[in-house]
Order: sequence, then C-alpha cells, then structure tokens
Amino acid sequence: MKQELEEIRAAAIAALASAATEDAVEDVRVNYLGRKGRLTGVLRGMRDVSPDERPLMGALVNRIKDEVESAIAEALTKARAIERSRRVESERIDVSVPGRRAILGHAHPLTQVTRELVDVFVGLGFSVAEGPEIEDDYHNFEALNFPHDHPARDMQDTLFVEGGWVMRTHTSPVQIRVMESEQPPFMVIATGATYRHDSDATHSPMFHQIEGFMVDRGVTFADLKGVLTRAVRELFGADRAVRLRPSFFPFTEPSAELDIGCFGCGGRGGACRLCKGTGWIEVLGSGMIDPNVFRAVGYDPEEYSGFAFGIGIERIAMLKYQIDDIRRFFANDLRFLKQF
Ligand code: 2NL
Repeated sequence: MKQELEEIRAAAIAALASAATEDAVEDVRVNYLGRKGRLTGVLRGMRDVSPDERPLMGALVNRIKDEVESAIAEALTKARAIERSRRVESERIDVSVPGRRAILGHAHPLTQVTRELVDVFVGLGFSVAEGPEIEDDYHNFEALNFPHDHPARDMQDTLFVEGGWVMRTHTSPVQIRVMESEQPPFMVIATGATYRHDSDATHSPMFHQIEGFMVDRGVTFADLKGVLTRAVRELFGADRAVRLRPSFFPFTEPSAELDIGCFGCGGRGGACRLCKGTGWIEVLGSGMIDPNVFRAVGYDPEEYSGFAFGIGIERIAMLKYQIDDIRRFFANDLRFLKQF
C-alpha cells in the first residue's frame, strides 16, 4: 500500500506538470481527489487496514493527500498565470499602428464660390441682405419694371406657387425690399437660391445668384465701371482685361454685360472652347437702375441714382473649374464633390 501511495503521488505530480490550463488541472483533481478518484479510493480502503497499521498508514495517506492538494493549488495558480498572459498577448494593442484618418467634409463648390464673391464685395464696402425665396408678383416682377407681357413672367420660365406666389426668378426682389425699408445711401449684395422652369446642361430649375447695387445721390456709370472692374480683377486677376458691352434688362437703363479676357486662351480666341473663339468671357449683367424701379419704391429718380449687377454663381463656378454640366453640382456624387 505504501508503494501504491508513492506511485499515485508521482503520477499525480507528473499529470500536473503537463496541465497547462485550469480545466486540465481540474481534470487531475477529479482523477485523484474526486469521488471516484484514486486517492479517495485508497482513503476508503483504510477501513480494511489492520488497527495497528492504521495510525501510520493514515498519517501517510493524509500527508500524500496534502501534498497532492498543494501541488494542485500550485498548478492552478500557474495555469491561471499562463492563461492570463496568453489573453493579454492576444488582446495586445499596438499603439504604434497609424490611426485611421477621420474623413473631413468641406463646403460645396458653389458655397465656396459664393463665399469668394461675397468676400470681395464685402471688402469693397457692401453689406449683405437676405430675403424670401417665395415672392409675390410685385417684388419679383412689377417693381422691377417687367412689362405685363414680358416672357420671363410666362409659365415657360416662372415656377408658380399656389395662392398667386412665385418662386423668385432672381435675387432682385431682395433689393426692392431693402429700398422699401431703408433710405440711401447704401451698397448691398444679396445672394441665394433662385428658380426658373428650365433644365439642361447649363440651366438648373434651382440655381444661385449674387446681386448687388449701390444707391446714392450722384451715382454714375463711372461708379459702376470702377466698382465692377475692381471686383472682377480681385476675382480673376489684377491685370485681367475688362470690357462693358451694351445689353438690355427691364430694370436697368442703360444696361451692360461685363466681359473679361478669356483665362482659357489669354484672350487670343482661335479654337478656344471656353470663350468659343471670341477671346472674351461674360461674367455678369449690370446697369443703371431704371427710374421706374425708383418710382416703384417711392424714391425720386431726379434725386437718387444707382447701379446694379447680377452674377450667376453656377456659371462662374463652371468657368472656373471647367465643368461641362450644371447638374453635377446637384447630383451629390462624392467623386465629383471631393475634387473641390
Ligand atoms: C444677370 C443680370 C442683373 C440687376 C441684375 C437689379 C436689381 C434692382 C434694380 C436694378 Cl433692385 N437691377 N439687378 C441689374 C442688372 C443685371 O443681372 O445676368 N444676372 C445673372
């Protein structure tokens, strides 16, 4: 029996030596100290040991049981340490791996161009006004000297809203509202969305304008020319050629279109696609405010004069970035938008 005990002890210790996990250690404990375990079996066998041998054998069995128990405790501690370090290793974070860069958005190209234009005019002393996108016929047409049979009023161009309202077809009604509520002198720009029933590669039913005007006693066409030349040279380059070309708008008289030397061909024309061979690019419409517009807002046209201008934001952005189709601005294709 003594020999059997020594052999059980050696086997238990050997089994523990190769038990690397908590579960493996637990298996060893069950095999030796469990209800059907080998040592438990020997302990039970003590009943059959003769009374004079019993004290000695009892002491031996208990010593070996203690030894196996403390070997199990030790193996358990070791197995837990091994498992812990294995887990730490597998969950290790490599702090030297480069981070994932957050995707930063940016302003829409039309917003960028609008801000550039606004900045130039604010720098020249203009203040910024806003107005409603849904207008009445009076502010959008009547006060701006549109004849009743003007084609712009037609179903073809204007988007009508129930109740006699219209989607503003330009930002000019904002200036009418400024003149109704304030007294000159002023230099004001208005910018925002405008609407016309029109859609192709260069026309969108919603588009954007920036308009400006200056009203005071004694404002002349020379002021128009000076302010607008300065503004477009700030936008397109200090030595850019500028010309004014006669035109017509219902709300200005005289009216002029402002062209700049083509930045595609340097004004040479030829086979240039940007200016279609003319060497000039149209950037805005302008003119001296018509006396009828002043009468509509209660100003005496003998006392006050002024100039006004309007710029199509999409047109400027398309020229600047050589974009062939206005609809790209509104398709929200990130492959397009990310380029700006
Ligand atoms: C263009 C032409 C223009 C104006 C807008 C204006 C406003 C008032 C009175 C008189 Cl309240 N005029 N605005 C004047 C001339 C031209 O825009 O081609 N825009 C894209």
